[in-house]
Amino acid sequence: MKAVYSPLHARHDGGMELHRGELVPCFEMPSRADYIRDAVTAAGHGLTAPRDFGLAPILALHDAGLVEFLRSAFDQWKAVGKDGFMLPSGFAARSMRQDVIPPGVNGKLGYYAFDAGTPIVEGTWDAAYASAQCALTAAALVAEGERAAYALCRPPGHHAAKAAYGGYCFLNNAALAAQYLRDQGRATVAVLDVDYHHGNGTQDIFYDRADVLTVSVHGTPETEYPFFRGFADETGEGAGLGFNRNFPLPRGTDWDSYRGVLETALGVVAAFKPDALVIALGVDTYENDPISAFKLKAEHYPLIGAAIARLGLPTVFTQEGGYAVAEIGTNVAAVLTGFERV
Ligand code: SP5
Ligand code: ZN
Repeated sequence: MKAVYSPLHARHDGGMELHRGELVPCFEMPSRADYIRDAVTAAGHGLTAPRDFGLAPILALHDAGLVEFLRSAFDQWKAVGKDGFMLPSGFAARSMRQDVIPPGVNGKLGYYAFDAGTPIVEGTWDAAYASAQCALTAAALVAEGERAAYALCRPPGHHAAKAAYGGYCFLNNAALAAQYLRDQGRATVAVLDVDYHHGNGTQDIFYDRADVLTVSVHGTPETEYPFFRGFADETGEGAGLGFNRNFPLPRGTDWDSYRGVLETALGVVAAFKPDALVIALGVDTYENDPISAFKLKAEHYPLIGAAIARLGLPTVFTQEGGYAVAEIGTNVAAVLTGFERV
């Protein structure tokens, strides 16, 4: 399948994240996309450049204030004499007002971010915008008749909510792909998120809608990031009640435990009978991932791709997490190849 890739991802580089009480170089680094690009190319998935769909699809899903902040954040940072990378130092947590948007850049960081692990650097907007265009382009390829397409999105997107960013994510690429398919006449779309972390942003964006089913299989938020979303009792609200499903799994989950839950999640998707499917594809479920705790091995990624393919749906893959740098490329390519062999 075609792999949509933009070299602009590399502009998002040089940030540090707060990790166990220390600032460390961000695990979400440019080499990730290089490894994936090389592996998917070697596996025969041809690279294609993104088209430009502009800001309209982004503003259709994300809060205008968030988008404007992401666009202008680094300029505001420079205007107060700063350089390097931006992290928030205070959040609108319980007891704090939610209704006041701070006028200054440091306040806005805490207002729009939900963690201190998602640095903004000078090139972050360019990279995030290009990443979103990659997802939209992959969705367009599928809307135009391809069986499947892969968006090599970096930065990733599935943690980015309507009006908040975090988890290395700024714009929700998987949600943009799903909405694009809706806008092209697919009446119902399912998003299945197999990243190690709960897809809280995608859940948030579609939580009150019945036309887009969101399903996520992930490390339990009892111990795993993002900690405050991803529990099994989050099932949607209003018209969306019943159209979100979470499958939290304990640390240490191996393939024998994972495979049955994946089949259950795929069954939820199949029962919805969607017209198209978006896979939020994280490979941080890998046994050697540096920030995750599942035990999947390289041999299991083709099986995941094949299981997804057996749904028989037009499918867009968006790249999410995966941090064991050398292996993420081969694991991603293995999912795509496993899909195509069915
Ligand atoms: C897209 C994606 O995969 N985002 C993940 C963001 C995770 N950021 C915070 C990670 C905190 C991990 N804590 C490490 C515990 C190691 N046992
Ligand atoms: Zn992840």
